[in-house]
Amino acid sequence: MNTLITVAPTGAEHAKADVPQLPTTLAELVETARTCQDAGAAMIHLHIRDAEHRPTLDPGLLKAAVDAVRSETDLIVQLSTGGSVHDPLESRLTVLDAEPDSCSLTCGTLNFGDDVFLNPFSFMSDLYVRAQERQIVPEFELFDLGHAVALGRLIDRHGLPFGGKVHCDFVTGVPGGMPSTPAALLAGVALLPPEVTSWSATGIGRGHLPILATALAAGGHARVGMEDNIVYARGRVVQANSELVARAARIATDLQRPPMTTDQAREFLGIKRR
Ligand code: KMH
Ligand code: ZN
Repeated sequence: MNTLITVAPTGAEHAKADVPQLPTTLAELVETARTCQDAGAAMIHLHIRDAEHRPTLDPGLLKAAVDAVRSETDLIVQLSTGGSVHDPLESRLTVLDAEPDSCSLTCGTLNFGDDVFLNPFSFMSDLYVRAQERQIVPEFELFDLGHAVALGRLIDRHGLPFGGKVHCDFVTGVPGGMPSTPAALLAGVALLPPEVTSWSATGIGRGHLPILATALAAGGHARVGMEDNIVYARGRVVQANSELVARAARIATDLQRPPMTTDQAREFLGIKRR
């Protein structure tokens, strides 16, 4: 099966002052989206920033980002509903008003370094049902093994997501979550509920490459990008997200699982054209 490559170009954690090449303006995001699609990405996981480059869930800025990426590329546009650890739950629900193709949905609360990333089951349920109603396809973010179990509870309670597919993404290596080891990733895969139709994985920081290699070898898909990792190789900082996408595409192609096109990915994930 070909490989779904998702790029997560920005995130909410890195500061523009520390990483000036982090795409934070709308123009930078659109350019990043274009080059990453050319390099092999089919989906983009978006966090946006305000004029001071700080993470924001401003509804107008979210809508502008969705519209701009959609008009300039054919990428599947996924908005983060995780936001930053400081965003209130209510604002995280309103992300869906921007009408993305897909939204992230994290399947449990965890310590996030010294902070707490809050995802109570009631919030997960609200987000799940709202995504169903708006025909937005969720991607379930699994930061720890118990999150796979919580995903099963969501499906049992509310039925399948819009589109009928269940795609999840392991995010490993957050201090407080599952580690970036092949054993932990494969344990997570073994715990996935039977309704799951596909999974991808990303490793934070130095876990990036081992997790990429394990995911591809185990039949999973890949998420890469500066949200998760800003080091390309020892002593060399990532200059552009497209470098990470291009490397994942090369490895996947060598493994005889070349990148999916955007059309293939839409079909694969049950995404409707808007
Ligand atoms: N920024 C993290 C606190 C998501 O996008 O849904 C949450 C996160 C997950 O990045
Ligand atoms: Zn994110």
